[in-house]
This record gives sequence, C-alpha cells and structure tokens, in this order.
Amino acid sequence: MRNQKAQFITLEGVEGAGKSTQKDALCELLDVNGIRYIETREPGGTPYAENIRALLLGSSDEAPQAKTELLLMFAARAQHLETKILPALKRDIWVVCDRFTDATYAYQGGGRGIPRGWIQTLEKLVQGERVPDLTLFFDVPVEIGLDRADRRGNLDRIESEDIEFFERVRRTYQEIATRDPGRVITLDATVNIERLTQEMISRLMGRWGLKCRPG
Ligand code: Z5A
Repeated sequence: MRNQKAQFITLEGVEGAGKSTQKDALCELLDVNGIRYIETREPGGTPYAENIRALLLGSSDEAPQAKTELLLMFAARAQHLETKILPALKRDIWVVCDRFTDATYAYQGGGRGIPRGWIQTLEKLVQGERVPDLTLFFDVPVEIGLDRADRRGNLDRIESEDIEFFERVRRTYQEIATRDPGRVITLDATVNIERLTQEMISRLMGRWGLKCRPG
C-alpha cells in the first residue's frame, strides 16, 4: 500500500443494486488493511447537505421541477465536496461515497431528460477537475433491483418513479461505464451477496495491491 494516495471511491447503481450492502464489505477490506477512511453519501453527507437531501427525497404537495432537482443535487454536492470530501483527501484519508455525480447523469440526465451539457457545466463549476478515482457500478436489471427495494419498503419520492425511468437510469450508467472503463468497474449485481462481495474484493485487491482480505 506504500505510495497509494488516498482514494475517492464511489458506489453507483439503480435502486436495490446492493450498493449499501457492498459498501460495508468494502469498508471491512479497508479496515483489515489498516487504511483510514470516511464513509459518506449523496445527496447529503454533511448536516447542511442532509437538509437538502430531505427536501429532495421527501414528498410534499409541490414536487420540484427537473431543473430545481438538478440544482439542489449540485448545491448539496458543493457543500459536501468542499467541507468533507476534499478536506479528508487532503489529510490522506480515503473517501467511500454512496453515489456521486454519475447518479446525476443517470437520474437527472437519463431519467429526467436533462441535457448532458447542462450537467457537465455544473460539474465543472462545482468540482473543477475533481472526479472519483474509482467507481463501482453494481449493474442489475431494473425489475430485480426494484423488487429488492420494494421488499425493504419505504420508497422515497424518486424511488416511486415508473420502470421506464429506471431503465433509462440503468442505460445511462452502462454508457458511463463503457466510456470510462479506467475509472468505472462494472460488477454483475444479480449474483448473491457473498459472490458479489468476493468478486468486488478480488478486483479491488488486484487494483490496489492489497495483501489482506476480510474474514
Ligand atoms: N439521486 C439522484 O437522483 N441524483 C443524484 O445526483 C444523486 C442521487 C446523488 C437516494 O439514493 C436517491 O437519490 C436515489 C437516487 C437519487 N434515488 N432513488 N430512487 P440512495 O443511495 O440513498 O438510496 P437508494 O439508491 O434508493 O439505495 P437502496 O435502494 O438502498 O439501494 P442499494 O443501496 O443499492 O441496496 P441495498 O440497501 O444494499 O440492498 C437493498 C435490499 O436488497 C436489501 O434488503 C439487501 O439485503 C438486498 N440485497 C442486496 N444485495 C443483494 C444481492 N446481491 N442479492 C439479493 N439481495 C440483495
């Protein structure tokens, strides 16, 4: 692990893909290798950004317009990036983040139909050149993911969209992964939790040259 700079890792996928489950396994891998890290999520991750999350995902009488949703995602991201993610990386602490800007391309771009160029403009404004070092994309057919999420219950405002919306979201994630294979690792998330964990861990150990695996 010598000479490995602190990594900014993001986890992406449609609902119920298993990101949160695999995030725990990833953190265990970092723990056994003695790597310092923080866990965080988007939208949210700081008290202020979590307030924006509540606005974004809660239901109210007035649903936000697509542009409003887009701007709030980036407002939360600006706060999160500047007050939590960048300071951690600067202190050589790894960052494991459940969703980031790929989710904006997938949900607001693919799902809602916001032009990609608008998202690129906001990405540049908020992030400059900063992008994740590594993204784990958990790819699962939408019906399987939604079924898992349904069984967990408590669907939020965005989770209540129709199946076509999530098909567009998944397609956009797949396009991102195809365009950027150096950053994005695609994992087949249809397999059971243990197999998915094993596959993820072996890909990561190879990439980072880690010696110890959990368990
Ligand atoms: N959003 C956006 O629109 N734009 C943006 O820029 C950003 C976000 C950043 C919040 O996401 C919402 O914000 C999200 C996108 C939007 N909305 N939607 N819809 P979130 O990440 O906080 O919430 P989520 O995507 O809805 O997470 P999730 O449904 O919890 O999915 P998950 O984390 O991928 O799954 P999980 O919690 O690990 O697993 C779900 C269930 O499946 C659970 O019971 C597990 O035990 C089970 N599971 C997990 N893996 C497996 C496998 N491999 N086999 C069988 N069962 C499994």
